[in-house]
Amino acid sequence: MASSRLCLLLFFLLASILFISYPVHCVDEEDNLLQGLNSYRVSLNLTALTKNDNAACLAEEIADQFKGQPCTNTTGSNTVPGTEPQFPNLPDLLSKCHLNVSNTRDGQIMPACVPNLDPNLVLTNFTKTQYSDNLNDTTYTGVGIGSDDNWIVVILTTSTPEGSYMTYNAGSLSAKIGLFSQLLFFLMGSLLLL
Ligand SMILES: *[C@@H]1O[C@H](CO)[C@@H](O)[C@H](O)[C@H]1NC(C)=O
Ligand SMILES: *[C@@H]1O[C@H](CO)[C@@H](O)[C@H](O)[C@H]1NC(C)=O
Ligand SMILES: *[C@@H]1O[C@H](CO)[C@@H](O)[C@H](O)[C@H]1NC(C)=O
Ligand SMILES: *[C@@H]1O[C@H](CO)[C@@H](O)[C@H](O)[C@H]1NC(C)=O
Ligand SMILES: CC(=O)N[C@H]1CO[C@H](CO)[C@@H](O)[C@@H]1O
Repeated sequence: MASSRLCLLLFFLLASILFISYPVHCVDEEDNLLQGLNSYRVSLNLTALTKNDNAACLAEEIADQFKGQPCTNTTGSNTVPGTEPQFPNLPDLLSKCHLNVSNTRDGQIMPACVPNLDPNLVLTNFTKTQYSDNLNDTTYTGVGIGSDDNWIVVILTTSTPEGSYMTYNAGSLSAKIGLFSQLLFFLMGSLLLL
């Protein structure tokens, strides 16, 4: 009960931030994976990854691109560590999330396909593959997760500007006005729920 209310609240918060401009998922797979990844980090004596909503936006967009493709289609998912997988329409996806490649290039995009997103398989897909080298790297401090269908995408972000996933209109006047109206929307949404 409490958790479904929290989920609804979260939905309102997200919807108000994004004006429902891209699909919002309130899925447990993503939370499970975040916890699993952070347990893995702690087991390696590294700090837990903090959530990065802008990276999650891009992860969601990329997962949306993979949706419907069979797991055997490894286009883009056979990544070489340290290189960005090639997504033909990455510039479009970045702009949907108000991101500039100059603030994302040091991040790491890691897509994986797991039938029905089985939670245990999903975690091992990141901790027991070449991706684990990225997780065992102090360079990365943040994470955004998105999923669609059988695909789940993890994006690691850094604390440097080149990998911060900072949006380019952050701090502008219109962004501040936007934030204010989003806050109002969120408060109204919360009131309705109480
Ligand atoms: C983890 O960190 C603690 C405290 O900094 C240290 O005592 C311990 O040896 C570290 N363990 C590993 C595996 O690095
Ligand atoms: C595999 O992925 C590529 C690139 O996204 C796409 O063009 C192609 O149609 C996909 N193939 C199948 C069988 O889904
Ligand atoms: C992205 O950043 C580069 C360098 O800071 C800048 O020249 C370019 O105009 C930016 N693009 C967008 C869409 O903001
Ligand atoms: C993680 O990185 C450290 C330092 O590079 C290395 O000693 C350790 O073996 C790595 N652990 C795993 C599980 O990859
Ligand atoms: C990138 C990666 O490791 N993908 C694997 C995820 O798990 C499925 C099923 O266990 C494998 O088929 C993929 O190769």
